[in-house]
Amino acid sequence: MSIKSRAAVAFGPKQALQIVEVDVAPPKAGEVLVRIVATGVCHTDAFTLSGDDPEGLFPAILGHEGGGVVEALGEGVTSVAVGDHVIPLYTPECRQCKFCLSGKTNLCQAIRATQGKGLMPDGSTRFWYQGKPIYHYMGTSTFSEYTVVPEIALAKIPKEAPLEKVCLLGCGVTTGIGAVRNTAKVQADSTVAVFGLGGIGLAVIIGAKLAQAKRIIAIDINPGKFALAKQLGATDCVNPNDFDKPIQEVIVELTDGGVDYSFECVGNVKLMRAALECCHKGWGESTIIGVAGAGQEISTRPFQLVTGRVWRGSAFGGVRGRSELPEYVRKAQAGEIPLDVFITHNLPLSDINDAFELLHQGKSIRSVIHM
Ligand code: NAD
Ligand code: DAO
Ligand code: ZN
Repeated sequence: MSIKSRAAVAFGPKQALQIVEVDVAPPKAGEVLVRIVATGVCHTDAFTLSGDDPEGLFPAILGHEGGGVVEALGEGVTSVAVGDHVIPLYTPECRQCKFCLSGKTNLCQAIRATQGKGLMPDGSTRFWYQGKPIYHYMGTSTFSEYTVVPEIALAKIPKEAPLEKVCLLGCGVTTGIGAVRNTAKVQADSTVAVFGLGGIGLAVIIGAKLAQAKRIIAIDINPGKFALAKQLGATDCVNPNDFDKPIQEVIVELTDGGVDYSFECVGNVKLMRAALECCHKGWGESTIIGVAGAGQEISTRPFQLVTGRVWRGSAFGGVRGRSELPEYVRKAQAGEIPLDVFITHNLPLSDINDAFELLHQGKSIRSVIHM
């Protein structure tokens, strides 16, 4: 039987979310009903709400950075039990598909086709409002008190970990640290440039510091972000608006020829070019993390690549969530990954639109929504 759930529903692009009571159908085979305790609000939620996301569907329940408790199991579910604490994964891990078995990527494709259409693996939705279907989002839909998630998209984590903090490991913090460790494989004593100092860029700084980078250059057009970047390990802070030449030239001059690694954490295709071109000739590697709007393309002169620079991309930090997230949670519990610094605001679900406003105004890193 369906249960009632308060949820923030995105009824259309550019519209404020509406807090309504939706019906949540029981989990089917291979699915799990999760009570969300807390969820972060990431720039990607705002991006989808803006209407620029090619996969954005409405009406939908957004949210992909949550933590919760298993409430009920669909038929055949064995890897989690009622009462377990879990983090929903927008990048699942089936451990059986060609991608999972390759050992080369975290981009499990087991449920990709339906997830991209806002549906559960059987092609239907579990959310209903006034008798009409509501789409899922990224397979997680954490802006609802109750959500249904495929078993392969749940990382089981220790019960001692505070869900209102470790929810941030469901996206931003893991994405940034993972991109440094798994994608770029930053080496000790290297030089790193980080473009964009939101939740993702700050997590890249933490990752670079953990990798013992000797110089970390933090770049943002909002100087209000610099204090925290420095606290986390940035050695230099640069505002592109302070210069009358391209930012890549500024970084190349600062670093005697360019950085060893750069990370684009904004979603701006011009900045992606700058991030590549500030890399050192012969070996510099740039990782794109930011998500650009529908239809946008990157460009550079091919000679940039011919002369040894490398362009990469990273989704969820290359992290295989079911296998690796418990370790991230343990590191956070041990104080090796600071989470408190990201949480600038704690808000009830009823105020979730304020979280989007704070993000747009550059006043928040992460707002955590308490369900
Ligand atoms: P955010 O909005 O909190 O932070 C973005 C930062 O970029 C802000 O500090 C802003 O001032 C800065 N910025 C904007 N324009 C700039 C410019 N021209 N030059 C320098 N800095 C600029 O966003 P976030 O939550 O940190 O997310 C960052 C990006 O990462 C988004 O595009 C998001 O969709 C993407 N993302 C990707 C993944 C992934 O797996 N690849 C995961 C999560 C988020
Ligand atoms: O497998 O084709 C695919 C898509 C996987 C989705 C990865 C999304 C990463 C970028 C968006 C991050 C938002 C939190
Ligand atoms: Zn898989």
